[in-house]
Amino acid sequence: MSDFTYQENIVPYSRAELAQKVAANLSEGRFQHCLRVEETAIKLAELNHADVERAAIAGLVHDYAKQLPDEVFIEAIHEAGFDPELLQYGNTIWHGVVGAYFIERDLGIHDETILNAVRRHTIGAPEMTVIDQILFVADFIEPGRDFPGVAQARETAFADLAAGVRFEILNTLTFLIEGQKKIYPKTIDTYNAWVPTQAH
Ligand code: DGI
Ligand code: FE
Ligand code: FE
Repeated sequence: MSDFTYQENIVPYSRAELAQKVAANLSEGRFQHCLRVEETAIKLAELNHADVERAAIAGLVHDYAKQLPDEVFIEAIHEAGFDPELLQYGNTIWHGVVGAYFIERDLGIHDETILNAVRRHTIGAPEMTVIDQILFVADFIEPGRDFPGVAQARETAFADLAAGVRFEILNTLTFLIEGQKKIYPKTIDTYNAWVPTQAH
């Protein structure tokens, strides 16, 4: 990845400068995950004839806000006009939906394609652009992931991106329900739009 340089002016930094800013906000382990998501997003973008540079940037920055303290998110939810319903959730939901706000502010990324992909990377959305789908899936199948079914998730996603999205949503929701976790309503909207093969 060291020879990867940005060709467009999507970010006011070189790839190395951007990586350094992301690294400064994250633990080493979380930063390495971002590098693997970047690499996987590039592969998926190439396979799907999508915008490689936007996919790469989205992958590199997607978890930028993951380790910010809860108080910082709570203040942003109050101050920046986010849905107060978000206050009932936590970092898992916030780091994408609200994280995009910090990415725009701190990293100077104003590209809505990238910001939307970050917003949707944890919970998805009923309608997802190709870049949304690439980031969503890359995060799930990056080479460091190890969970039951990851091999099938990789095989499915590399063969058919949308099938990879469906596989991931079903898998995640099943895991959340089995663990009796609270489901963010938009996660259910995503499931309803992508997974059932019949309307009823
Ligand atoms: O940030 P990462 O760990 O790289 O990955 P991510 O942003 O996709 O977050 C994955 C976690 O998010 C996974 O443990 C499932 C969880 N998640 C997704 N939707 C929901 C959720 N957790 C809850 N409680 N409710 C949701 O609706
Ligand atoms: Fe994440
Ligand atoms: Fe991630």
